[in-house]
Amino acid sequence: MKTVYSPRHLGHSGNMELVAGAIVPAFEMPSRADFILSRLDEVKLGPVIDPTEHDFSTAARVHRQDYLDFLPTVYPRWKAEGRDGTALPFTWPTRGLRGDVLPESIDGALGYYSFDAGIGMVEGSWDAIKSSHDVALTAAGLVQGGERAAYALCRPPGHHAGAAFMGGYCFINNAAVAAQWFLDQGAKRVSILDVDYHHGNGTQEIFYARSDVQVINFHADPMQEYPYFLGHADETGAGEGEGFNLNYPLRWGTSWESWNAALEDGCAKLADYAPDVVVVSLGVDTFEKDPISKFKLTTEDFPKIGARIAKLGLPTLFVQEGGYAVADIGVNAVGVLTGFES
Ligand code: 6XA
Ligand code: ZN
Repeated sequence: MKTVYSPRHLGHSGNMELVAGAIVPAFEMPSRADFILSRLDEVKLGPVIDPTEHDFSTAARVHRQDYLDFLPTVYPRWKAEGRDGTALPFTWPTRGLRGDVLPESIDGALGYYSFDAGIGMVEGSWDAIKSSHDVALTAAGLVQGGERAAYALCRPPGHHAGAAFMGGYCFINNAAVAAQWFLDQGAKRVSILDVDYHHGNGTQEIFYARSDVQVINFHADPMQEYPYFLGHADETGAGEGEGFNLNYPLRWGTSWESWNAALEDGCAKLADYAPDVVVVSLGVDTFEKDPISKFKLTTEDFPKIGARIAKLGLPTLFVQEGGYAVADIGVNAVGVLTGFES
């Protein structure tokens, strides 16, 4: 299997985030991708290639244009206020406030275009975000070109980013852009299988009223876990999209047996939908030692996930999302890919 990777992700580093009442270095850090890259080399999964540059015409079909226009302006505007360090929001338009008026100030605009303070940006962030988008589309091109599967080693990740908001380390929804691109290339139906520990609220929001993309999420119950405000089982889609969104919320402490039962059910629904291609939002923060998560999957479980996905017998694009047990992320993420290939 080929991997697409860009070292430009390295510019997105030194970010801070708010965790348990303290501003700390963000868990989403550059070494995550380095560990995956060296594990890919260790197991000789296949060639690692550079992305080619893509414009944002496909991204504009899943994101709002004003949001895409805003992203590259964040850090220049932050600096224009005489600041450095991490650009972060601190106020959001909740119930009772105006969510329809874009404030002029950068602090207000950051709140308008986000849902949390997990989206720190620094000088090199925009270039990294752009490269992550290019990585996803280049890997999608490999699958479109006839490869059975490809791996987009995206950083930053994407599944929390919605049509007009960022959150949870995510800015452009790489998996959603790739899914849209497959449709634009002639696919009739695409399934997104999100195996990250966290609910992919952005992906759900983007495709919620559509029937051409089936979105299936296995994740920690939002009653207990971030992102808290989406991801319940009764969210099944709206209008045309009714029945094409599937959520499997699972309680803290979930281990392989019950996680796998959800996967089996989701894979059966996916097979019924009969998509032309599968996009896997590949998070490995379901791992027992993940520092911000509370599931109990082991290193031995990840190849089984890959093997089950392979059994679907469909062209498959893997898009990297979360995973913060940095020393193990390589073995676990690549374990899914080798499991797929075996
Ligand atoms: C809150 C936790 C962000 C989770 C990001 C993630 N700071 N999403 O891994 O999949
Ligand atoms: Zn996650």
